[in-house]
Amino acid sequence: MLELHMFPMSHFNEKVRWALDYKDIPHTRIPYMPGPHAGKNKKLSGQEQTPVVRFDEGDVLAGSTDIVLELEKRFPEPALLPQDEKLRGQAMEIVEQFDGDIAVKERRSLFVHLIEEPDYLCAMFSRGQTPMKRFVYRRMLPLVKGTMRSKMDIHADALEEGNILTREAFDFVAEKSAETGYLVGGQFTIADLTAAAILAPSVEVPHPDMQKPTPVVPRVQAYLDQFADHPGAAWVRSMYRKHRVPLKAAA
Ligand SMILES: N[C@@H](CCC(=O)N[C@@H](CS)C(=O)NCC(=O)O)C(=O)O
Repeated sequence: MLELHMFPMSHFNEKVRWALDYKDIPHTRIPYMPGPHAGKNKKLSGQEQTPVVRFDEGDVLAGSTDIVLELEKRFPEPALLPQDEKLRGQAMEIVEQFDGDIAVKERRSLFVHLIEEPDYLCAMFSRGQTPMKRFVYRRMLPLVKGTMRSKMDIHADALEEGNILTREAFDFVAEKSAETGYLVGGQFTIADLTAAAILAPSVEVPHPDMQKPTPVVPRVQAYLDQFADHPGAAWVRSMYRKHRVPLKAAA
């Protein structure tokens, strides 16, 4: 069976979970915790980042958009790419835009809060692990705080920079979807999937894969509250309600 090697609560990983569920592709999910994942993932795919998919016949592919496009080739229905070439180009432009600076800087803003809340960070990223692994992970977190800071380039202006860019991204989806409810061609495409998944960490969305552990700690709640009433956040929630089908994979 197709395997998804992934982090829980990660927007790049969420893109692939969403595509797999949307296309009703049977798969197994192998959850990793950020940090301890590196060795195993490198051995599997030659690089450290998740998501990684291993197809039934053994082919291994990393990179969320490459994976979604490969799924589209292998499982064309329901389609995520518009038929029309021009619309396809527009959709892929939006995908690139969200996969780039928006995804990276939004994540960094959230991590400015999360690295100060190791219990909460641990609850978020050790989902699906054994109690022993969760315990060890929690003990390890203070030791890797510096590494996380430098790996994600968390500097003095990171929070503000990420907040501004995330708000602009919410403005963009609200404006772009105002007429039809969708970003391109009046129908759900890879552009909507990508933008909604990438923005999901900043919204309380109605799907267990991206729901934050509760109770949400005050500083993360304050982070979420700043966008909660934005029409772009309402659009993300609507994409989840309309197009993010319930979990089927064995987690
Ligand atoms: N461009 C990649 C980015 C993937 C990415 O940033 N993955 C993060 C999780 S959201 C990761 O695995 N970080 C751990 C690491 O870099 O070792 C994609 O689209 O899949």
